[in-house]
Amino acid sequence: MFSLAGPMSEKHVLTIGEAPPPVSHAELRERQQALMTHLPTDALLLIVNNPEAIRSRDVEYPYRANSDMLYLVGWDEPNAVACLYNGGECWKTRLYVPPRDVLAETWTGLRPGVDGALADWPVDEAASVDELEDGLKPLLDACRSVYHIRGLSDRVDTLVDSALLEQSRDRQRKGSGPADLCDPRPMLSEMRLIKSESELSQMRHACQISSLAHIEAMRGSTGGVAEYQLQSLIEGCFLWHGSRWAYPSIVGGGDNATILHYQDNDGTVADGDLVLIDAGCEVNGYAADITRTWPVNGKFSDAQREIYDIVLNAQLAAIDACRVGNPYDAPHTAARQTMAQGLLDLGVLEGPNLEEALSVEQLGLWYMHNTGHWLGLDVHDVGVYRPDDEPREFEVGMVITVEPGLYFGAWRGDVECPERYAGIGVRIEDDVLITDGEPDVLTAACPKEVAELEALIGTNA
Ligand SMILES: [Mn+2]
Repeated sequence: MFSLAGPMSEKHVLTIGEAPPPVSHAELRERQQALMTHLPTDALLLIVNNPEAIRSRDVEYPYRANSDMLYLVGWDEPNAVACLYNGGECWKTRLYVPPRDVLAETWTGLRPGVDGALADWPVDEAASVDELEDGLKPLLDACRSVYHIRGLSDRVDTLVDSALLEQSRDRQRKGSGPADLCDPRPMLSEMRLIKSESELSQMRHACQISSLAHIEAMRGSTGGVAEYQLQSLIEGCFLWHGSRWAYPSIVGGGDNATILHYQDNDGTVADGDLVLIDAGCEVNGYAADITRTWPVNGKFSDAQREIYDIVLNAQLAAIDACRVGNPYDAPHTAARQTMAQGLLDLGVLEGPNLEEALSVEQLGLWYMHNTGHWLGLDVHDVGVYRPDDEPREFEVGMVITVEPGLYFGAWRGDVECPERYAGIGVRIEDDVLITDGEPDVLTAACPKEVAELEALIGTNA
């Protein structure tokens, strides 16, 4: 338990509850079963875990498993391959894992090994990854199609390629290997698009921690603070609560706030400037994604407030469009209309009407990205936005971010930035669950009203 004390309203006393248990093995088994209803008979699905990545010489980046591996098996260590085989009458899963190895484990930590994988993971069979060639060959020979994403393991790619080649050389022999290499992503994306209650409990927890992290950064803000100092408050809060970032934190002060994926975070934020922070953590693989923008000295200038109010109104209108049956781009339409009208009223856009103001040549100069994306195991989660080229309609259980922004980069040479707003970048982002009632803002604990922000900023600086 962790709570904030300080001169704030009740609303800002944010308590982080117990971390939810990981998604149960029973649910992972249900996902495997559901997958089998999409997988043709005699098809083999291979999920290869992400390779480790070298940072420098013998130092690797912290490991993050492949989201499909997490989704189907919950295995989060490298050098693993999951095989799901649909035999028609029955189906089975097999997991290849690194075997126990005392010398290697002395250096890098204990491994579950084959026995551990079989006992403690939701699979029918487990085997050593050293036996991949011998073990996979019979499965490949028995299947008619193989669902596999290439490029993660040369070993697996080679096995699949030779099985496909063998089959194409000998078309007369029936059932002697896969005739087709298929892409598993479409069916996995469809499944992952709708979140279960236990997935939502992971996401709610990630959203609570991320909200608190932003509050800590607001409280630690003051003129002259370094971007990396605010980053340390954000990421320290993630770690303190047992999570880690879901994507590299963006902390941009002043003109840096107008760089959409700014990650240098090495500037200082001058007294009088806004800071934009886009940062979220992940819990058991599930991401939160929050952006807030505030004046580091605790008081919006008139010009900053004019832009902030437009973006906030656009965001509220966009959230209100997150309803069952609406097309996924309804929030984008609502946000764009609100911002175009707001900028027309300020005289930033010349119009002369709303339709003209919405064009790439007008609003598009200052708002150049979409208003949201699916959120889940990946921060830009899987899910086709326009199946059959028609916009997908919202359904209960989808989670989407809502993140309009306006960016008046003083650095831009291609266009004349309105002088009053030069160096102002504002984005406000929340994570929204589609329900059969009102939109459920999972990040509602993170303040965004002007009065709330001004009351919080600098209270711990
Ligand atoms: Mn986002």
